Parts: sequence; structure tokens; C-alpha cells
Amino acid sequence: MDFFLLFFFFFPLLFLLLGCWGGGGEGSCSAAQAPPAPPYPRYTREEVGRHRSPQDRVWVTHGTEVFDVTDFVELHPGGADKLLLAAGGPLEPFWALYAVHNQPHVLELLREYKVGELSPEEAPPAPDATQDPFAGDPPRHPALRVNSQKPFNAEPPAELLAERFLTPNELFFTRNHLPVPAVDPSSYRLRVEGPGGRALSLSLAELRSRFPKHEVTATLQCAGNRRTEMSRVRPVKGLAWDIGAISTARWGGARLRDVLLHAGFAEEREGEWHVCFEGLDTDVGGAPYGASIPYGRALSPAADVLLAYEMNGEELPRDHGFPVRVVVPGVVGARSVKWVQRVAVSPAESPSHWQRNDYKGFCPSVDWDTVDYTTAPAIQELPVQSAITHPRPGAAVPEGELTVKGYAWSGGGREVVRVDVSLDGGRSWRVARLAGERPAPGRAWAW
Ligand code: HEM
Ligand SMILES: Nc1nc2c(c(=O)[nH]1)N[C@H]1C(S)=C(S)[C@@H](COP(=O)(O)O)O[C@H]1N2
Ligand SMILES: [Mo]
Repeated sequence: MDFFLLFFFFFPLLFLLLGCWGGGGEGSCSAAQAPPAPPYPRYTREEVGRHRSPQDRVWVTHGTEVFDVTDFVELHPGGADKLLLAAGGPLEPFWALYAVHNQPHVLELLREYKVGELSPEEAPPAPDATQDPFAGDPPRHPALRVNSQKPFNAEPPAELLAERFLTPNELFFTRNHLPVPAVDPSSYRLRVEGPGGRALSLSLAELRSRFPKHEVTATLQCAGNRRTEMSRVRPVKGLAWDIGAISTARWGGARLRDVLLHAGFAEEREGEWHVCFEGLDTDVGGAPYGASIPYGRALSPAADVLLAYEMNGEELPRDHGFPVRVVVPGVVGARSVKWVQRVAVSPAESPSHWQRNDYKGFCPSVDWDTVDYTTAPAIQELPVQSAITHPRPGAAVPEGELTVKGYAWSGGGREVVRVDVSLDGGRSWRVARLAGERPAPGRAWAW
């Protein structure tokens, strides 16, 4: 490694010297290769995004600076394939996964490749909903594996999933059913209502200041995670998720319980009650995305249900529910309603399509033409799950030693106690070393 680094540092210098000596004549030091100097040209994120391969040049950003690292790709100590994941976009989410880059010499090295500055963020064009309801969607990280552009559904590259316990916000999987609503945080209101309590209307500032901030590290998983593998057994309808419709973040917000108690709702209620959520995203008919959870879970202090306004220490990104989303740990992602605008206590489940006519499990002989959704309960807690993130299927592996990485998680706060790995089709097994946090019993919300 030391040899590598010396080589990187001295190479540009060497090049300059040779250029001056070898070239002879006047002005030969201002070689055509000389990197652009200040004032740097300005580029938009979109322009940077067009440089994603050695043929088109490989550009990346760091902060507001733009770099052309094409000539570094093959020299990268972490491998060309890894570096190329960041091509066309910001380095930060990847460098959050590989802390080896948090050293001054790495930034110095990067500086050699500077070619420009990002132009100040242009205001996004006013979305013309009649033309394209998705025109107002936010920009996304180019490394995401996109399963559907409109609505936007994408997952992080599988080989990065298990590199870090917390998934960087820019790489967290996104599952949208509808266009991303544009919410003005200063006029945002959360309504809370239903029989047995008084109606509340909370501003974002009130939600932040009136209730203690509670933090929970929780994995969210979409019910469709790994559908591509399932489809190999038998074709199923739905987005072709690989193994990445799952991610983990540290969520911060008010406990739903605290807000409901503040509104006067009782700790416990007789009979079957539900807490219903409505998002600000609506379908063409104006119906919002919605879902519900049982009342007991919403009120339970041990269930850690949040009205979250923070994700990994930052405000929620637009794709993940800015300014406020529900986070229901241990429960199928569909109930963690984003852009939540209304919380309603009700004797009935959410009337939403996504509560009543989707996200349910049936016998293998039932199909889309014969299904009767009323015969199955809405999925809440998910079962145990695990997948290998490295190596990927079909990858060539070296002779000798191989490190296998992956994730394991269970719904309902149930702790994963052991993961066994077989390298010979199940004849012999090895027990994996588990990384991550030590959870409180029954509250193992994270992978
Ligand atoms: C222009 C972009 C990048 C630059 C300039 C860069 C630079 C470097 C440097 C200088 C090192 C060696 C650090 C040391 O050991 O002191 C390194 C290592 C590494 N980089 Fe990067 N890197 C870039 C992008 C990336 C990306 C996008 C990823 C992952 C997706 C990545 C993954 C790694 C890994 C895994 C190592 C450790 C290799 C090892 O020690 O075996 N790098 N990088
Ligand atoms: N308002 C709203 N909330 C929503 C959705 C949605 O489309 N609209 N999708 C749900 C589904 S199915 C999942 S899996 C999670 C995904 O959350 P994420 O995009 O932050 O990963 O959000 C849930 N909450
Ligand atoms: Mo989902």
C-alpha cells in the first residue's frame, strides 16, 4: 500500500518534470494535459451524471467540487469496480461505508483530478402535473439500481448492503407508489384525530419541541424484497427487487405513543382498534397512500413506533418522507407511511388499497384472478430473512480463503441468534460472526 501511495503522489510531479525537459521549446510546460485551474468551470449534477464510464470519462463530486478520475480508476487501491459505483455522482455515501477515505492524503490525491465546481442548485422546474406527475421528484444517486423510474423504486447495489450497519441516506432503498409530494415545512401540519381523543394539528416545530426526541435504529424491508429469486421458482407479479429492498437507519422523532397520549387517547382500549396513517402523496383519483397498525402496537412503549423527522442524523430526504414519516419497527415497510399528514384512531383498518387489497399472503394456488383479499389479514410483522451480499451469484471466487458477507434480520423485534453458512451445498456448515448492535430483548429492530 505504501508503494502505491508514493507512486500516486510522485506521478504527477514526475510527469511535469519530464514534460518540461523532454518538450524543449517555449511553453511546453503548459501541456495540454494540465488540469483546469481556477476559476473552474461550473457543471450541474445532471452534467456530472453523464460521465459514468471510462469511455464517457468518469466524474465524481465531493462537496461542491467536480473531479474527473478516469485516469485513477485502474489505480484505485479498492478496485476499479468499487470506484465506478460512484461514477456520475457524489462520493460521500460510499466514503461513509469505507472510512479508509477519511484521511488527508486521500483528499490531496483527489484534488489532483479537479476539473470543476457544481453550479449553485437551480430551482427545479415547476412541476407540470398535467404533463408528468413525476416531474417534481427529487434527484437520486446514480448508483441506485432502479427497478422503476416512475414511481421511483430502487435499491442499493447488493455488494454494498452489508458493508455498514447503517445505510447512507442516499443509498437507502426507495419504495414509492406515487409521485413524491413537495411539502413546505413551514406550512406542514400533522392532524391527529379519532373517537376517544381530542383533535390536534401540529406544526413541524411543535412536533419537534413538544415531545421528547426518541431515537431508534431500525431496518425497513419491503414485502417484495428478493422477488427476483422467488420468480425463478414461480413467476410472481410485482417489482423485480433483488436482495436490496431492505436498509437500516437511525431514526429520530416523536414517539407516536407520546403524541396519542397527548391527544388524550387511552393507553389501552377494549375491542379492536387501529391507528391509520395517510400520506400527502395521492393517486390520480386523489386517494392518499395509507396504511394502519393495531392500536396496541401504536401505544406500546416497547414497540418504538415513531413519527420520525430525522434519518441518520439528518432531516428526512424527500424520497423517504420529508418532513415526517411513520416508522414501525419490525413490521412490513408498507405500514411506515411517508409524508404522513393524518393519524386517525379508528375501529376499522385503513381503507387504503395498500392496506386492504395488497400486502397480504395467500395459498400458492391462489392467483391474481382468483384472490379474495378479504380472506387474509394485512401483513404486519415480517418473518426471518437473510441473504448473501458478497460474493454475488455467478461471481468468480479466488482459490483458498473466501469471506462471505450478508445480512440477517427478523421482524417483530425477534433477535437473530445464529446464521449458518455452507460452502458445499449444505453438507457442512459454519457459524457466521454477527456484527451490529446488541439489541434489547424483543426489540431487535435492526439487522
Ligand atoms: C475518486 C474516488 C476515489 C478515490 C480517490 C479513492 C481513493 C482511495 C485511496 C487513496 C485508498 C487507499 C487508502 C489508504 O489505504 O490509505 C482507497 C481504498 C479503498 N477504497 Fe477508494 N477511492 C475512491 C472511491 C471509492 C469508492 C466509490 C469505493 C466504494 C464503493 C471505494 C472503496 C475503497 C476500498 C474498499 C478501499 C480499501 C482497499 C483495501 O485496503 O483493500 N473507493 N481509495
Ligand atoms: N406515503 C407513502 N408511504 C409509504 C409508501 C408510499 O408509496 N407512500 N411506500 C411504503 C412501502 S411499500 C415501503 S416498503 C416503505 C419504503 O420506505 P423507503 O422508501 O423510505 O425505503 O415506505 C412505505 N411508506
Ligand atoms: Mo413495500
